[in-house]
Parts: sequence; C-alpha cells; structure tokens
Amino acid sequence: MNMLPGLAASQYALIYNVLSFTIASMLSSFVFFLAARQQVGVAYRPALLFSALVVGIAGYHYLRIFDSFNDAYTLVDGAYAPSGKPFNDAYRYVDWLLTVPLLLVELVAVLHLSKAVGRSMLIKLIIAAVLMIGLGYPGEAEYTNMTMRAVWGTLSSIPFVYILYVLWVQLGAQVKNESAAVQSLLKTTRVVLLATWGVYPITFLLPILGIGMETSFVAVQSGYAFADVAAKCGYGLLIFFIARAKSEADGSLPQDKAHA
Ligand SMILES: *C/C=C(C)/C=C/C=C(C)/C=C/C1=C(C)CCCC1(C)C
Repeated sequence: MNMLPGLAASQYALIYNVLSFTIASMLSSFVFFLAARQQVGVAYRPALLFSALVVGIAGYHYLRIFDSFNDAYTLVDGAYAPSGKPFNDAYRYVDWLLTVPLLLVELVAVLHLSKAVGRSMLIKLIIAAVLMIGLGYPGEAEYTNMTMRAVWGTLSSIPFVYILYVLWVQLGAQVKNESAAVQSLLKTTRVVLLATWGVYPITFLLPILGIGMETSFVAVQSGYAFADVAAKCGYGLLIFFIARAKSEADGSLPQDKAHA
C-alpha cells in the first residue's frame, strides 16, 4: 500500500535514533508531569494530568512506530531495503487524533476559565482539531499523487487557521484579568504552539517539493518526531510554569513543610 524508499545506512540510523530519542523524551516527561502535580495548586492539577496523558499516549505510539519501522526494513549489502512488511504511518494520525484535542484541553484547563466559557471554547477547538487531522490523513497517505496531497493539505489548513484564530482573538479577550506574569506566560505558550504546530504543515509539504523519496521520507519522519517532542514535552513544561505562576498569584502554591 505505502511505497517505502530504500535507505542508506546513515538515513536508517538517523530515523532510528530520532525515534528512540522521542520515546525517551515522552516517557521521562510522563514521570515529570505526574510528579510535578504536587508542586501546583489543586485547581491546576488536572492540566498537569492532561500533559502526562498526552506524553503517555505519544510514548506508547512511538514504541509502536519504532517496532513498525524496524520490521519494515531489512539489511541487504550494507543498505536498508523494504522488507515487504508495511510501515504503519497511521499510528501518527491516531496519536494526533487523541493528543491534539488533549493539548488544547491542557491549555484551557490551566487557565481555569469559567465553566461555560471554557466549555464553549473547547468544543470549537476540539471539533476544529479533529477536522484538521481527519482531512490531513488522506493527503499523508498519498505518496504518488502530489496534487491530491496538496488539496487535502489545503483543506486541513482551514480548521488549523481557525484554531489559531480562537486562541489569539477569543482566548486573548478572556485572559485580560490575569496577572501580568500569567498573561506573558500565555503569550509565550501561544507562540510556542504556533512555532511547533507550524512545523507539521511544513513537514507535510516536503514530499511535494520534489526533494526525492528517500530525503523526504527521512525529513518527514524526523520532522514530525522533533515537532512532537517540542509540542508535547516542551509545551507541557510551559503549562507547568503557568500553573506555578497562577498558584502563586492566587495563594494556592503548596507550602514547603520544611520551612513552615
Ligand atoms: C502532538 C501532535 C501535534 C501537536 C500535531 C499537530 C498537527 C498539526 C498542526 C497538523 C497540521 C496539518 C496541516 C495544517 C495541513 C497538512 C496536514 C497536517 C495534518 C500535517
């Protein structure tokens, strides 16, 4: 079904090491986010639980992707040839379908908006995220017809732009009453979100640019993996800092017993 390119030993090793690095990042972040819940006020603990779920789910999927990648290649005369077993690229999209909505939940949860406002914003964000990923997948699975890849990519970009609009315009209006520290952390988080989420459509475009099957396969696999580490582990860390700043501002920061 999917046409895997043969890989030079160095190209194979690069993907192998990037996937391995990603698994390590996801699993260690999982432990960190769970432990860090004790360092923020009770109201912000759900946000850290969502961060942990995101990296836990992604860590699991990367283990599957890693296995599937290993099975899909076999060493022949010093280079890696497709073994005939398919490389399951759908794991990524299944992962995003679960983790992208959770990343948005994470952000709304840490802000601790009123229930009605938070809920209506989340419904819009989650529907747009599901549409973005659902419309992107047929394009991702398109290895030969680059026009169709571009068409699906363009359709998928419409809900993407809508998500950015909700986060900048609508969420921006909601957080006017927050402390200066929280507002500036929120701004940083949004910029990090744009910078990391923006890598996905750019990576998606690479095969269209005619850089060759091997190069674009290596670039797509490592591009998505690095973007996942930044968008899940790095972003989760920022959510933790927001939770700390908000706990400090509302006096709910857990006290250090030794100094009490
Ligand atoms: C942890 C995983 C994350 C944050 C994944 C985010 C994915 C995107 C923002 C994907 C966006 C796409 C487009 C905007 C157009 C082309 C197709 C996609 C699905 C790669």
